[in-house]
Amino acid sequence: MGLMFVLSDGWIIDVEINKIYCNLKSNVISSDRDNVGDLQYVREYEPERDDIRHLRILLYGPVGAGKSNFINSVSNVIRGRMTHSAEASYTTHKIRKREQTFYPLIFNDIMGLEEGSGSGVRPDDIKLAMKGHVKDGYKFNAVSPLSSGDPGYNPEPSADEKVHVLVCTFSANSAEITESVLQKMATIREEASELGIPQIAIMTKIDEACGETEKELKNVYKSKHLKKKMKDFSAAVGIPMNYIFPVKNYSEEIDINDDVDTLILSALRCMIDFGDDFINET
Ligand SMILES: Nc1nc2c(ncn2[C@@H]2O[C@H](COP(=O)(O)OP(=O)(O)OP(=O)(O)O)[C@@H](O)[C@H]2O)c(=O)[nH]1
Ligand SMILES: [Mg+2]
Repeated sequence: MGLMFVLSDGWIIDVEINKIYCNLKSNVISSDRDNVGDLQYVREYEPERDDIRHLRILLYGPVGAGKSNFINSVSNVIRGRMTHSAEASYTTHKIRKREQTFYPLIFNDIMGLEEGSGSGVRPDDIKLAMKGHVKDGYKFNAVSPLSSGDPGYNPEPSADEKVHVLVCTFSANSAEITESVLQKMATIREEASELGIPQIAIMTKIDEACGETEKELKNVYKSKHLKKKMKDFSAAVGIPMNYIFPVKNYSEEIDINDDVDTLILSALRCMIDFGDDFINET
């Protein structure tokens, strides 16, 4: 058995029942979330399978949604201090533990999805990335897709070069996602479903999108505006509401902030739980 959490509204959760944890998210996130426990959970996570050294999380979404910034924010939360920025292209981000060691979590960052067929990352390339065929450092080309003969193509990906969790990233502070970008997202999601890869979403920039949340991040679940944003996104993209996590990235802060951490940790725990289930089921 694992740890038992007794929540303020009466739910009792055993951390080994990971999916229930995620499903009850809306009951869990409150001002009295246990950052220390969540942080310990994240820091101590280890995949059990011998052939998998790390859990691989792939972020995708419209250009400028906050993908790179989220990866950098996760690094800040786990390391407990500000760390320097992530960059675009297909970059593998590890989070340093000590001098020569890293946490067994890998984030893959990718260029954003854009309107039309000649700009932004191509959905077919994201499909290849999910299957582990894209080598680290590969620069995506909006005009021509990666193909099997290219130097950036990994012909035989190992179990931990494949993606274990797919995270759709969108901004709470942008206009509705256009039909063309939604179509690309649908193509990516279909492929992930076929591969059985678990999918969640993060809604970034909740500070910019709502005055109440800007003043006090804890108001996030009281905000009608943000709830509507999440509902609209859920309806348009087909990701259930309880798998959409509102976050504020570390964008201009100079110090770590508990409320920013709380939301990021909540999303991160779900990524770890879902990814771990996937690793153990395949
Ligand atoms: N206020 C605020 N700004 C954010 C947040 N997340 C991202 N930003 C800002 O939004 C801008 C774009 O963020 P990036 O992380 O570069 O977005 P991206 O999705 O990686 O963009 P591409 O790689 O170009 O597709 C940056 O200026 C960030 O500082 C957030 O939660 N709140
Ligand atoms: Mg980026």
